[in-house]
Amino acid sequence: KERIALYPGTFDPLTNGHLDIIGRAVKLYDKLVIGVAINEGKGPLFSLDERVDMARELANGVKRSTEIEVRPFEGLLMHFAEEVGANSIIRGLRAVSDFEYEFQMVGMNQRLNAEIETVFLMADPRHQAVASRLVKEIAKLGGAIDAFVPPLVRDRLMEKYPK
Ligand code: COD
Repeated sequence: KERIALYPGTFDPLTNGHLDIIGRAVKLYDKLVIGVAINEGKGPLFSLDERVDMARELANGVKRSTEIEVRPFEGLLMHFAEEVGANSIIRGLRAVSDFEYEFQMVGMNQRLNAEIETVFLMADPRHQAVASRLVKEIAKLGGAIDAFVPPLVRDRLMEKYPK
């Protein structure tokens, strides 16, 4: 049976931390679906289309033998996971602060579909502290974000926050 993983997120925008996790996940599965959540509740800076476009372009640059598909989704994560035939959900863990939220999510999602496992991966220490929220804040305040996001995302962020 094909091993399919779903890596869901808001990806507003995609960072080097996300890319690190993607690079690890593709080694473990036959196919990786990157699910970009509409997540209006988080008040995203980039529209869903913009987030999907950036993710598609960056996914194309990932070295792999695995197929990667980028898809937007709305509604319940577990419904989308079933739709794409995922056996696993991939989540990245940064610090202890991520744990509480992730713990609750897994607990609830397991009750919704016990067949789909959540798998946690950790990024390289260099990328562990990177967070979309802080990257946006630094960009807005005119700081250099080159260390945290790929050049494509840096350029899109600079367009959002012109000097
Ligand atoms: N290092 C390692 N991992 C990282 C890093 C980093 N530097 N940065 C981010 N990550 C990980 C995050 O921990 C997360 O696992 C993933 O990458 C994506 O991160 P974000 O911030 O882009 O995405 P989130 O956490 O906002 O995504 C939340 C979802 C969209 C998955 C969630 O809200 C959801 O499932 N929504 C659908 C509605 C639903 O089903 N709700 C019920 C949930 S129980």
